[in-house]
Amino acid sequence: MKRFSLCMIIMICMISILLAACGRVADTEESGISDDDKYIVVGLSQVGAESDWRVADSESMKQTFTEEKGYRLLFDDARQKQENQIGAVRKYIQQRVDYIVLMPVGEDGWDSVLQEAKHAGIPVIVVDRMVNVKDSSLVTAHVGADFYSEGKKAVKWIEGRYPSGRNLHIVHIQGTLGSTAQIGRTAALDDALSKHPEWQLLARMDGDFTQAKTYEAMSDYLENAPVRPIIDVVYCENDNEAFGAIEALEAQGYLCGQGGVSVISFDATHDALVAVKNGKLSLCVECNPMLGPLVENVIQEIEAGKVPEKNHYVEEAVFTQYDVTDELLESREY
Ligand code: GYE
Repeated sequence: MKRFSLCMIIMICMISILLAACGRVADTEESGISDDDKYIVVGLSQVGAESDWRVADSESMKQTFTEEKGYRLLFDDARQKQENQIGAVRKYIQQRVDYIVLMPVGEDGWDSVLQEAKHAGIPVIVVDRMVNVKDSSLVTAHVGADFYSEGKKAVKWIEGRYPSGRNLHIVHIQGTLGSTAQIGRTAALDDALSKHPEWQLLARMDGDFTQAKTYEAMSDYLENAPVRPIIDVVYCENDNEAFGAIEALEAQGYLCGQGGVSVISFDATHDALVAVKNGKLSLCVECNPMLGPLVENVIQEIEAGKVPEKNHYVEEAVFTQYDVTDELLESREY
């Protein structure tokens, strides 16, 4: 009898261990993460794939956070919708990732979800654009560009190209409204407009950082203007908007480049630099999308027990036709 009950106890124990193990496997499969995971798990929420810059940026993250280097990257494309980003961040919190990398579409509306991440003890690294939160401790570090100073570089070029006193007719295509890149680049132009009364803003439109939307908005403006507008400068807040603007201008018989409209853009991705070389795009202000290694540095610092610097900015150049050579084009990573 004694022997029988001992056998029973052993069997019950074995069955319980087996069931617990099955449960664990189910948990792991659901989340993709197990507690004893040997990887550093990075949950990344990307804005979308709206521009060449964004595609290069996603590629940089995927090339950086590889399993060979000890990372597991969970990647979510939010298709330019903040609610998708909030959903992805919440999922990463449930999955207990080690780090959240957030590339926010706009600056506002992040307080609650980032508070949840903080409560869960997950560091949040904000990349590219910034978030506007009441409690700055919700952001462990920010890696990105100084968009206002990018805008200042474009303004400086306009000032040099069109000496003061000359009336200047400007069309402004904005990026996704409420994003840090739009806010900074627009602010630099606004400051210049108030400093130069001779600069006239003919039109301001939302291109949402895409070629298609800009083409539509620009075509609409040109087709519906009561008289054919004289345009000196089109200030586009990224390369893809510049492609759309050039397409629309040319379709309406405008010349872009030397002796025609000066189209300006930000990013300096490969195809835009080709357009600069061909003279259609007059100025490209660089915005570096290769941010993966910088984000990795921040993570490695935290892993080493250090407190990373709060803001990490990248160095950026400007390109006109004189600067773009074949060698430069070949050497560019994006
Ligand atoms: O300029 C644009 C992209 O936030 C810096 O977003 C980024 C901007 C970039 O879609 O091409």
